[in-house]
Amino acid sequence: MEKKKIEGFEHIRYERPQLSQEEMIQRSEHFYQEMDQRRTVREFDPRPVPLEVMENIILTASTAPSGAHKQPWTFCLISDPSIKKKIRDAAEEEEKISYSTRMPENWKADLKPLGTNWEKPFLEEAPYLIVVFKQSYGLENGQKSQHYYVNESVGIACGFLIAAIHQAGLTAVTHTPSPMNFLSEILERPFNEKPYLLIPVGYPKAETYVPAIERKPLHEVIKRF
Ligand code: IYR
Repeated sequence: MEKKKIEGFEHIRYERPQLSQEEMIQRSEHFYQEMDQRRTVREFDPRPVPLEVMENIILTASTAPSGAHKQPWTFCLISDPSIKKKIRDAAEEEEKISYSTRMPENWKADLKPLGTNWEKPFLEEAPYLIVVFKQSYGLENGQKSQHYYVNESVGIACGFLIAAIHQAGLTAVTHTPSPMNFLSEILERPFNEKPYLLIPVGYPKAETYVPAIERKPLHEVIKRF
C-alpha cells in the first residue's frame, strides 16, 4: 500500500475505479431503483436472520462519515426475547400516553394514513432490534473527550444502516418511542450515550401491505442553480 506523511500524519493512497459516463448513469439509476423499493414495514415474520448479516449491516452503518472521525455511535443488537419484551412493555407504556395525551390532533391526523397506534407488537415479533445510541461525548477509562456533529454523524450512520438492511433483502421500521430513556436503563448504557433510534429488522410478514403513498418527484426535491 502506498503511504505518505502529510504534516506528520500517515496517509494512504486512495483510488476509485474510473467508470464511464454510461456506467455511472446505469449504476446510479440501478441503485436509485433499488432504494426506491424500500418501504417501512411494521409487521415481521419471526423467521431468524443470520447473525452475520446483522453484523455486516452494522459494519456498513459504521462506515459513515463522522465529525472528526469520532464514530460517535453504538448499535445494540437484540435478539433475546426477554429483553425485547421489556422494551415492548416500556415503549407501549410511553406510546399509550403519547397517543392519548401528548400528541396533538393534527399529528395524529398526519399518522392516520400510516395506521400507527400505541401498540408495538413488532418489538417482539422482529427477529432483531437494533437500538442506536449516540455518544454525546467520548468516555474511556473515565476520561471524557469531545465529539462533534453527533446528531449529523449518527443520522448519516442510520441512513447507511437502513440502506444496508434493504440491500440485504430485509425490512425495518424506524421507531422513535418518546421519551426513550427507558432504553438506556434496560440496556444499561453508560451516561455518555443517549438513545437515538430503535430499528426492528427482519423479513416482512407473508402478505404484507404498506400504505399507498408516493415519493416527491425530482422537480419538488431539487432546485438547480
Ligand atoms: N412514535 C410514535 C408516533 C409516530 C410518529 C411519527 I412523526 C411517525 O412517522 C410514526 C409514528 C410511534 O412510533 O407510533
